[in-house]
Amino acid sequence: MRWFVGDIQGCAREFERLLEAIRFQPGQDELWCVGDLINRGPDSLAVLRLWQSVGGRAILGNHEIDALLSFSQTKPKKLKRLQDVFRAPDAEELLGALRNLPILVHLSSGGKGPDAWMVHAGLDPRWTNLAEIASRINESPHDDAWLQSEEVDFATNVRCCTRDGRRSDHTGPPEECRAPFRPWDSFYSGRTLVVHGHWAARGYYRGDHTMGLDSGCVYGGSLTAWCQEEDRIVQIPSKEKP
Ligand SMILES: [Mn+2]
Repeated sequence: MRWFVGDIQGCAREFERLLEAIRFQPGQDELWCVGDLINRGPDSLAVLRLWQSVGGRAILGNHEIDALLSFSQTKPKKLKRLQDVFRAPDAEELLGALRNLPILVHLSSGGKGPDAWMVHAGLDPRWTNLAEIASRINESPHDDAWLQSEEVDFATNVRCCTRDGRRSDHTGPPEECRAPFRPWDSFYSGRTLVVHGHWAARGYYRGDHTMGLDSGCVYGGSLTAWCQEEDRIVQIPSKEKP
């Protein structure tokens, strides 16, 4: 089975319970995190260790990018919750693994369940040929300039935008997004399902051709996973008080 997991944000206990609940078999099943595995929550290092131990894969989220730019001193930020990651004996290796992650990935279901694109926050309405965009972005050198590039920034941060790719800084629910901005997915006209995270105030939702998996575990919500073959959702309530 292939499982997509929403924003974990350092919620190691919920991540562990989720893997138990779906009876995840490393080597047999495939795990794809939708980005933001780390920061904000109680134990980012444990999340990374568990993710690596089960052979997890992922795409980049804005919190991984913050961590990478802070660690490289390009944009030094305190990031109190990430100090144990930065001080780990294998910090270079752990952060190197995050730096190598792609931004936009297509995962074919092989006829069982829907095919899917995966991106942390969303797609620029001007991106019509996703395969071309994905290979160009993913195959560029993943240096600090790339991490701060417009396309990477868009894919890992957008919630509401205009058709010509202007973004608002709205973080609340989609219905409160103000004109001329609209939720990015309202511009998406592709037929392939796009699975994303990043929008905790929106929570888990299933649209016609998009699906959001960030159900705000770190804010006292839940951790959500989607099984592609069975087109099935599993949720683990948060143990953290909001
Ligand atoms: Mn995010």
